[in-house]
Order: sequence, then C-alpha cells, then structure tokens
Amino acid sequence: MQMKTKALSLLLLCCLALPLKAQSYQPTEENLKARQEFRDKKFGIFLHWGLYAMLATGEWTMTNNDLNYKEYAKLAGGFYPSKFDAAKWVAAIKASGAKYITFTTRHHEGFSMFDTKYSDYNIVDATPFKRDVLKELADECQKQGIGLHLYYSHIDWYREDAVWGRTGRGTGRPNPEGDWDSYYTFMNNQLTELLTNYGPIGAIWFDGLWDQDQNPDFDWELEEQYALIHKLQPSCLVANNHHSTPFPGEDVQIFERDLPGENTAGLSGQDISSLPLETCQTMNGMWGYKITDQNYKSTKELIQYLVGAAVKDANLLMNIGPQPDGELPEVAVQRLAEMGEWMKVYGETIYGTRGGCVGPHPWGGTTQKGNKLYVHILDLQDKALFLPLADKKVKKASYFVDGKPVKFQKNQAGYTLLLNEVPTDIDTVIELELN
Ligand code: H79
Repeated sequence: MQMKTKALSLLLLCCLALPLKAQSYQPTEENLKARQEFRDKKFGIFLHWGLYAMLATGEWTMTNNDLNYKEYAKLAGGFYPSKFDAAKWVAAIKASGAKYITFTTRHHEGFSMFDTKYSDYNIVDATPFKRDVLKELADECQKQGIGLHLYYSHIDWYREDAVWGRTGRGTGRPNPEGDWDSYYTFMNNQLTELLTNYGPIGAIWFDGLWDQDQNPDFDWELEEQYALIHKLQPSCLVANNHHSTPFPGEDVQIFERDLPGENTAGLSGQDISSLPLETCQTMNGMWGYKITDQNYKSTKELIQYLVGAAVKDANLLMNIGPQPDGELPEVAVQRLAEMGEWMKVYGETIYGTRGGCVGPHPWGGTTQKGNKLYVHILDLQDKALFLPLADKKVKKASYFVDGKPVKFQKNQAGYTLLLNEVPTDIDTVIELELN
C-alpha cells in the first residue's frame, strides 16, 4: 500500500514537473527584441562550405558513399581555397538585399571551418590554407553591415565520441555507443568559442537531431546547451532544424525546403508556432557544392519564393554552396545580383513587414506594415482580384511601382481590385491604404 502511494506521488510529481520544466524558458528583453529584428530582415543567405566541396557531390557524400573517416580526413591536407575572399562574398550577398548570412561552422562531416582549440580537425590546423575563414567572414560582415548566423551540426560522422544515429554508420569508426559526455562537452566548448571569438552572432542554427528518430528517448540535453548560448549572447537566437514544432529554449521555428504550411519535401508536417519563422531552400538542388548540378532556380522563381515566404510571415534563407576554390558559383552570384535589383524597387513591401491580413492564396498574398497592405500578385489570369476585407476600409489603392491608381469596388464580402491588365510581372504589387 505504502509502495503504491509512493509510486503514485512520484507519478504526480513527474506530471507536475514536466510542464514546469517545459515552461522554464523565459526569453529576455534583448532576445525578444532580436526576434522582431530577425523578422524584419526577411531574407538571408545560407552558405554550406566544408571539405565536401572538394568532392563536389554535396555535403552528404561521406555517409552516402560510406567513406572511411581517416581517409576522408586526408582531404584537409589538400584544401587550399586560393580564391577565397570574404569581402567579395559579403559584397555579392549584400547586393542581393539579404540581411544576414548563415555559415556552416561544422557540418555532419565533422570538420570545423574555424579556429578551434578543441579539435585539430579544423581549417587552421589541418589545411595548408591555415586561415580562419569564419573570422574573416565575421569581420567582413561587421564591416559591411550584415548579420552573421552560425550553422552547427548536432551530429558528427568523424568523431569517435559522437553517438551513432541513423547516418554515418559506415565511416569506419570503432564504437557505435560513442561517449556522449565527451561529445556534449566538445560541442559546448566549440559553441563557447563561436559565441566568444566572432563578435555578435544573430543565431545558432542546429541540425541533425532527426538522426536519432529511431531512438526518441535520446537525451540531447538541449535546454542546458540553449541556456549556455543565451548566457553568452542573450540576443543570439536559437534555432533547430529538427522538423518538429519548437522545443523550450528555441527562438525561431525552421522549415526545410518548404514554406510554412506546405509539405512537398516531406520534412514539414509540423504545426506552425508563434515564433519567428524561417524556411531554408536550395538555389539549385543541393546544399553543398555539387559539380553536376547546374539546375538553378530562375530569378523569377527565387523572387516569388521570397515573396511567398514573406506573405506567410516567414524569412527565406536561400542556400549557396561555395566552390572548393573559394569562390561562389557564378550563376549564384548572378542570381544574387538580379534579386538585389528587384529588392531595390520592392524591398519596402518586404522588409519590416509581417504576413498581411489577407492570407496566402493561389494568386499570391499580402504583407503588411502599419496601415499599408501590400497585395503581391504572383500568378493571376484575370484583371479582377477579390480580397476578403469585409471588416476593413480601403482608402486608396495604387500600383506600388509607379503610384498609379487602381480602381476598386466594395461589396459585403470585401473589395475587388480592377486592374488595367492581366498582371505579367514577377510580382505585381498593389499598395492599399487601410483606415
Ligand atoms: O544542411 C543541409 C542538409 O545537409 C541537412 N539539412 C540541410 C539544411 C539535411 N539533409 N537532409 N536532411 C537534412 C533531411 C533529413 C531527412 C531525414 Fe532522415 C529523413 C531525416 C529523417 C528522415 C535521413 C533519412 C536521415 C534519417 C533518415
């Protein structure tokens, strides 16, 4: 009997403690401010760069081809990206109108693209290049006024202390069990370096948690790790690409290869939270440099994807895989420039906005800033466009690009815009002034 009571009270305690623990994260004022600033930025560029660039078949080559970890590591001895120029990268990215760069400091291959004390398997100690590319990038970002976010993999196909999950099982390491305490300490040591030596970091972007999807009880000890990040830089946002709704301690919800609410890639069935949203997407079909992949999305597709994200209240993090010689692919640089031309004209209808009161539709959607509602028409085979704005009063409607008036009619259900012609632009933006 006593045993039973004891067990019951223990159960009760657990039930009480669980939600308490889940609610323990209270973002600071600085963090909340950083979230709003992040939302305002709307557009970032993702850079996937590591030793895998040399093999030119994407960042998953090591596990996909079961490459031996000791053989793979020899790539480092030949890594000399002679054309790397952080100033050139940052300038090309800035020209696109992107407001931040997310850089892979250490991807699943396990190679650190920064100067770290905690492993010699890094770009300074293991390559003839010997330069801390992250430091050069961070300094340039500061100089040219663009944010820097850091991708950090939770999994590692090289380290012997990393616990095996679904991937990286064929790289020849001796022990599937790894040594979690050792690996966890290593990660936190590196995170401390990243948040100490490179100036203000906008976000830490984790990836790899899905690798333990067959072992749902695996304890990644995230809350302590997240707390460390928030302690070191309170305004640094924590994001984790775990393909689930956010966990306590996270400040951003990530989507991979799909806009929130869509799931064409099969990674995004999760509910949408109230946190700032970010969708990452590839500019061709691969994250890391892939020599045979010239299948770049057109500038029109890229702009429409960015607008599609904005009307869904999400940021777009568009990826580029730099080449092994240190340059950004020429096609990517061209796309950046063309997106930038568009953003110079239309940026006002994107930056600093939130998803508008008319939600996403097959024809497009809206963004909103104060009493301005921007109607983004991406695909409409009609001159009339109905907007369900029954509870709003539209004072004025005009083409954003030249200010020319747009006629409109009101009925009980809302407003119908009467355009001069069927829209053919990448994005025909109509600015509505609401009362
Ligand atoms: O860094 C880029 C990719 O290398 C990494 N995330 C982006 C940003 C990534 N690659 N693939 N994925 C993420 C998708 C993961 C797919 C999964 Fe699975 C399908 C995870 C769980 C099911 C692959 C198959 C891993 C486990 C099973």
